[in-house]
Amino acid sequence: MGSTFSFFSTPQFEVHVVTGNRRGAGTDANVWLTIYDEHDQRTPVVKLNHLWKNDHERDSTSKYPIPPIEGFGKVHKIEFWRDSFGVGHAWFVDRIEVHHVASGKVFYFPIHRWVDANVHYVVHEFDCTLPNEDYCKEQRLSELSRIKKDYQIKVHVPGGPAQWDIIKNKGSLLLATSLINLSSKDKWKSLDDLKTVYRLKLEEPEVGGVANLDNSDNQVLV
Ligand SMILES: [Ca+2]
Repeated sequence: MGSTFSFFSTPQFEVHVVTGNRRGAGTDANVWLTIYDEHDQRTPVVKLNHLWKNDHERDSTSKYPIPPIEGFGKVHKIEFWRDSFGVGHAWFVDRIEVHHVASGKVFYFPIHRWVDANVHYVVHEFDCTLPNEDYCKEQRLSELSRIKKDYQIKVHVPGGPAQWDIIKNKGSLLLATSLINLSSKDKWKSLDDLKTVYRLKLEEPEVGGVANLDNSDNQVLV
């Protein structure tokens, strides 16, 4: 027999959304989520947003109460999606946790991926199944197709190792290089000259970063 909750009672669940720690991981897009139990009964769809707070920023955890529903069973899966609101709306989600408030039990949903706009992601607890038992084969195939495009490789020499398809990407690389040449100075005379290289297509290296070069502790006498 399920528990009975009123709208004003303590929320049955609290969702913790952990945004990853990658360049551009945070988003201002609108995000929605619902939780399913093992009988496919689901909670109301909740917009994951706090008024007057910047949700879903890089390397941060945002927490939201989920309104309780009567007779809700064991947490089985979640469904979430986002729109394309905001400049630079890309979003890298590390994981989503569903906390059962009364017992303290936590259900983990690893995401570890960039979340596309207007795609509904259905993720089961631990997101780990055998291929022949995959609950969401179409979703998995769609993600694999997208990942293949990101990591296209090609065998250029018969019998040789597969390599990144430089021919396919040559045009965009040449364009990026030309833009960098136009925007940066011919000869670097100072650190500011060097920084002009990173103002267009070329991203600053993540480890250390150009900003660290300004640190007097890093200066080397020659
Ligand atoms: Ca935000």
